Amino acid sequence: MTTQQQERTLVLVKPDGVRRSLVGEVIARIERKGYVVTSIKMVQPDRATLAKHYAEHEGKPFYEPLLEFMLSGPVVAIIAEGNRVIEGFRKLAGTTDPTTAEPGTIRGDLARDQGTKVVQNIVHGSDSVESANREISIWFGEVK
Ligand code: IDP
Ligand code: MG
Repeated sequence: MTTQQQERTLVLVKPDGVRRSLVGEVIARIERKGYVVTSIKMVQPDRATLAKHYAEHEGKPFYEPLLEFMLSGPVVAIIAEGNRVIEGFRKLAGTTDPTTAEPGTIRGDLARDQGTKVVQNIVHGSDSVESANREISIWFGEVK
């Protein structure tokens, strides 16, 4: 019998989530869904780390506000594991715009657009296996 390699995703509780003491709420939703938290740490990210993490958005109008926001306080970096966890966590998070994110999701239940240049929406979740591997190595310094 072969053992299935579990999929992994990188979740960040963004500075708004940490400031609002929603770290436990995010972890609880990940765990209640049945995923396993295998690594977790609180970090004050530097600009270079964030530039790598958000490289795909460089040049977009919200890029600078996004980096400023992400620099505004500590974030909690989490590796969550489980079959189809990348897709599953994105569903738990809800759509990017928290105003219209479905109720029942993290963003839909806990956030709203406050009219700032970047939307503050509590969490980040990797969007593909390639992104997850890249982002896990950025935040946890490991390649898998
Ligand atoms: P995602 O976090 O849902 O994957 P991305 O498109 O990867 O969304 O964008 C990264 C982050 O940049 C979002 O979570 C949000 O905080 C911010 N953002 C994305 N698009 C916009 C926008 O059109 N206006 C303001 N902020 C945005
Ligand atoms: Mg994204």
